[in-house]
Amino acid sequence: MSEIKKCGTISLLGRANVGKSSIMNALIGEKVAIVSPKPQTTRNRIIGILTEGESQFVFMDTPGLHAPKSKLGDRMVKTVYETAEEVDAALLVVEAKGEAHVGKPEAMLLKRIQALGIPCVLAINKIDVTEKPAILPWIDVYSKAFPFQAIVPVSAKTGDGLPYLTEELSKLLPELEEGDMPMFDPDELTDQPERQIAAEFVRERLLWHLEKEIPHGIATMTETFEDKGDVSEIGVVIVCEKQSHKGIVIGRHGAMLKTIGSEARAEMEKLFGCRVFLTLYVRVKDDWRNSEFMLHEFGY
Ligand SMILES: Nc1nc2c(ncn2[C@@H]2O[C@H](COP(=O)(O)OP(=O)(O)O)[C@@H](O)[C@H]2O)c(=O)[nH]1
Ligand SMILES: [Mg+2]
Repeated sequence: MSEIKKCGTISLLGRANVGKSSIMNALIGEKVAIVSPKPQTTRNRIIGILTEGESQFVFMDTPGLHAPKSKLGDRMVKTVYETAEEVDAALLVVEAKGEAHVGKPEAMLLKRIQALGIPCVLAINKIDVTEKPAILPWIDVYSKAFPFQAIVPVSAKTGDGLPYLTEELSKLLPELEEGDMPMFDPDELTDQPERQIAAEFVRERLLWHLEKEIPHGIATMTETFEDKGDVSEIGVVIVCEKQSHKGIVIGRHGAMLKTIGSEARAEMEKLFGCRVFLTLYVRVKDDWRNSEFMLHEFGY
């Protein structure tokens, strides 16, 4: 085992959809946080662990900062702020879209980071879809707005800039004291139980396949998880807010549910390294997003 000398927590902060979860997955090399083109994909704090050379990075992915419209939304924003409070460093993620400026959510986060006195690196993501000269004014406005430790243009999609990002972040990890252990085993990728990952993978597929607002009203929960050696039997419940949504989730002759199931199963098999038998159930629970009891039940 290589000697780990530095270990620390880094929270990924930023508005919805800038690619926080994608960057974390790309850094650790496996998908542990779900990703989608819809805002508010990430609902709780998700840990991704990267152990490389002398360093162990414990990344904390957070929901994007947004103006909450439900109790679930309130809880997500609270998670963002709470996560910032307990970390050694912050990674603020932005996109260089339109005219260079520091947006309102970014300004709020930077104010918080400054008050907490934690060091912060800025990642300008999605440079695979940005013209190079367009990035410079963003670097300029941000470097004037906050004393970043580094500003790194990256692409979670192509991997561009990621090694440099890791290098900059590793400078911010606290040294371990003599005889202290790192926080996680070097083989670990996440602290999420497999049950939670299974439910999240199903929710991700729903986010990709369902239109507009429907996926935001959906929760998923693993009801059964039986590890039988080379195969796992997993049952996941999909909870929707309306009877009409249930029909859409199931689809014509069950076509939608079948697609969701087979795609989610493939992702599970890849991460868990075994065969998976996945069964999906669909239930309706009215307005669960505003029910304290149900939010607790779903782990939010
Ligand atoms: N072109 C491109 N798309 C990206 C990149 N990183 C993320 N995305 C896409 O942006 C969307 C939001 O990504 P996600 O990681 O869920 O963002 P989050 O809400 O900040 O966690 C998804 O459709 C991703 O595929 C990137 O580097 N390049
Ligand atoms: Mg996310």
